[in-house]
Amino acid sequence: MPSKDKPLVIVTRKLPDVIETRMMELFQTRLNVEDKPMNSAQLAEAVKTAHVLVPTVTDRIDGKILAQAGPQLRLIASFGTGVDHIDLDSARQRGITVTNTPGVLTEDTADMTMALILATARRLAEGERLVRADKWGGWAPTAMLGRRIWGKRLGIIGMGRIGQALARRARGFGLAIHYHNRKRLHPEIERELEATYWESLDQMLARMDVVSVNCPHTPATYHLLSARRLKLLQPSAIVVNTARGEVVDENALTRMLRNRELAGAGLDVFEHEPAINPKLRELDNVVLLPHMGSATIEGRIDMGEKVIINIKTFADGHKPPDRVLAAMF
Ligand code: 8YV
Repeated sequence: MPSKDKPLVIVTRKLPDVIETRMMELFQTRLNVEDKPMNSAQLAEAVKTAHVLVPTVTDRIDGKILAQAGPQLRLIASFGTGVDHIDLDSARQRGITVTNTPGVLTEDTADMTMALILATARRLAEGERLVRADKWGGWAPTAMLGRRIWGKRLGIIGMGRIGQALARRARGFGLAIHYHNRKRLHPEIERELEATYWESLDQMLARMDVVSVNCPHTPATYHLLSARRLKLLQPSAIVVNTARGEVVDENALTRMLRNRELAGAGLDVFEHEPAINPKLRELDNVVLLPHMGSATIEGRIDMGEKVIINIKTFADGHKPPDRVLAAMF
């Protein structure tokens, strides 16, 4: 990218005003003020002209799109942490650098995960719907009974930043921390979190009261919670997912929830967003959220700042701090 010229940056979705304004100051920036998601023809057009593309999770930057990229496209500075919407191998083959925005949405996502655990176990959404529908007949000793979480076991799948931030919160709620991860944590962190490591996911699942999905979606984690593995869970268990829908077999999960083979689920992400298995909507033992785990004003601004820093350092001829290597995922 010629350092004296401002790079042409194409942003695929509306970002916070302060971020867009700063981008306009620093770069030759094309915004999407109407926030209409781009279709594949528009994405193809963007990669033909932009030096830098700033996509989000809603843009599928696959091999077909990248095959149409012009040689001027040098950087994909994604607005988000997950990079499963980008074909990293194709990008690498074409010499396109990919960056993301890790770290700044950890605490917000962990908060939302904890909220979903509580909401699912204590039937928060169901209670709220009851009051709103004017169907509440008054207090009763056996009404709206949920499950206590204090003293129960939480199994965290994926003990990266968000998994660990969840573990810190969950300990305050009296949950015993268990985890499965590709790599075992450093013994000091394990001690601090009083976390029990399970090399075998199958063995862990069978013993947990709450299971939280906090790993990225990669070819290796696609349907990690498969129909077979979901069957290993106790019928009293609940499953929470704030990571990626693809990690859980949504149809198998829905079937089990319908048959009461599982007590409940709290889902912020879905396999085919924004579509969800319609049968999920009919169930009262699920809490359904519209992928809002990291949706705070502060978080979105921090993410935008990271995108700007990644573009600026790259344009200035340095290695951007949040480079994503295909091997990381
Ligand atoms: C973001 C997320 O809001 O960063 C991620 O990986 O899943 C979300 O919380 C989204 O990706 C923005 O692109």
